[in-house]
Amino acid sequence: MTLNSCSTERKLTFQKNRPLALVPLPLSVKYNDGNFILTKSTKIIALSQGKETRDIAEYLSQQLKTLCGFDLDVITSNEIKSNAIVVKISNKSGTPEAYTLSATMKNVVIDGAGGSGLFYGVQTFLQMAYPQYSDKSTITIPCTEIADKPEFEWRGMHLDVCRHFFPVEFVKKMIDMLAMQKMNTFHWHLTDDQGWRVEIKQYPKLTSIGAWRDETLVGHLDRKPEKYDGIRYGGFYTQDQIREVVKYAQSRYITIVPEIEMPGHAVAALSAYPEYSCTGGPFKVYPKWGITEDAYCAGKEGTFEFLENVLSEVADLFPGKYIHVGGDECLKNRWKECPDCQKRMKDENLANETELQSYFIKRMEIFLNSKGKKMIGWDEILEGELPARATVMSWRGYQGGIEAARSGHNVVMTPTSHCYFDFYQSQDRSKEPLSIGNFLPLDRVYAFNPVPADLSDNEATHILGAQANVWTEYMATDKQVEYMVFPRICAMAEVVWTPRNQQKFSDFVTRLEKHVKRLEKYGVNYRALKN
Ligand code: TNX
Repeated sequence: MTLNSCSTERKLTFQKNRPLALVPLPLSVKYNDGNFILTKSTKIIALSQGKETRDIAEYLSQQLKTLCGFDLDVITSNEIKSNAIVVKISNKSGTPEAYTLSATMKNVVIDGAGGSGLFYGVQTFLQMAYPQYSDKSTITIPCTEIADKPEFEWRGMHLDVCRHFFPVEFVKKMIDMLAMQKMNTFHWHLTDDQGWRVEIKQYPKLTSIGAWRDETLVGHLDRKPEKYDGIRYGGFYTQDQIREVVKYAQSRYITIVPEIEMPGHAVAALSAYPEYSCTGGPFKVYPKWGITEDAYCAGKEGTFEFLENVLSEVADLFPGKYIHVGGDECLKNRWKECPDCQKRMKDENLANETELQSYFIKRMEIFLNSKGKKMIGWDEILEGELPARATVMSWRGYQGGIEAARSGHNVVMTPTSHCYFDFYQSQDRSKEPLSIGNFLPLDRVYAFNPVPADLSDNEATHILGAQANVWTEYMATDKQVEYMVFPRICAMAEVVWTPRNQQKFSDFVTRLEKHVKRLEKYGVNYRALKN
């Protein structure tokens, strides 16, 4: 028997296990007879095309080692050989994220339309390799022809590192897990009332003061009387650490979208620089959850100068095209009583404070565009008038997204009804960790359609995709974030990757039962697949 022939026994094992437990489900999988038998002598061949192909080949080798304990040699060659996994970028499918994977008894060829496509082909291959067909000396890869590409271009997850702070290692782990499921966007919520988490060289107090709160609320915000723990809490990322994470994400084809909140959710910044508020403070980094009254002053020029300087450093740190400016939940009470804000409204002919918010956001958009960046913000940036080119993240339901798409703006869908992973996963709360409230079970995430039914086909082209939001008021530890994220993110990954007419919840759950073994291998604390 030659190495690559298929024994009857192996074939039977494979037949029994059909279909492959791939998450997200690829566009098309055709099963052929036989298997490719991967052994310790199988080579990974990077077709001689330069660094990108080689890097992905190295990544494949590394991951196979982690998952299956196989340490395969990577070679660069012009030739496609047998007993090899060949990676190359030559597919002409249009979107760079497309790939084909052809597994025959001779070899496996993964061909990306771009680096990202090749990377996703590698992810599919890794899922074919683990867990179902492994033993100690061989890995049985069923003969298949796969052609795959994503349904949506924005496939994301957001993580709030302000309410609770999460270290670089954990952020990298989340990036790996997103990449495994062919997600491509990580929205990093870096500033909020409860902490400022990114070093800004020009304003050191943002982190020496703004990254630390004196104490934290204990229990749920609704519980009265309020109780605090009396423990100083905080942390931040240095610019070097940010660069390190950006590079890590790039190598996994994940774009990071940094969020710097304005004009509300700014109390941590104002505790460090109260001169950019309406009242002058003093302020304390907020120790509890909810919405605060104080915001950046929209009247003082100094506020804009400060934010532009901050955004300049942020623009330099993050190579992606989007910068998120928040824009949500800004109470206008202070602006109503602030002589500077009122003067600004008069000078700029603004009818009310809502228009002042719009003035604020539009001004920031002009600045971001001048830095070569695109603005994205929560759907409150629709209030007053939408900045000319901004992308809207629709969170208070579908309506903001519908309105934005109709006016020709791009949209990322993230309605609370399907995308808020801080909601409970069971109706029986007694067995769940304390959460913010509400209910978002796995099947509801899976049922999510990012394209609202009432959009025309043309309007629907503005829906870039969707993301899950992970607000961490009630998630103090890595383990708890993982519990809230997994497996719901697996459902979200399929929502944004797989065409809707191929999605079937019962089939997804069958695949998920095997898929969670991969999560286990990476030490992810996922919620068990029960009700
Ligand atoms: C609303 S979603 C917020 C966050 C909270 C979240 C809790 C959004 C733009 N703002 O500040 O953490 O609800 O679910």
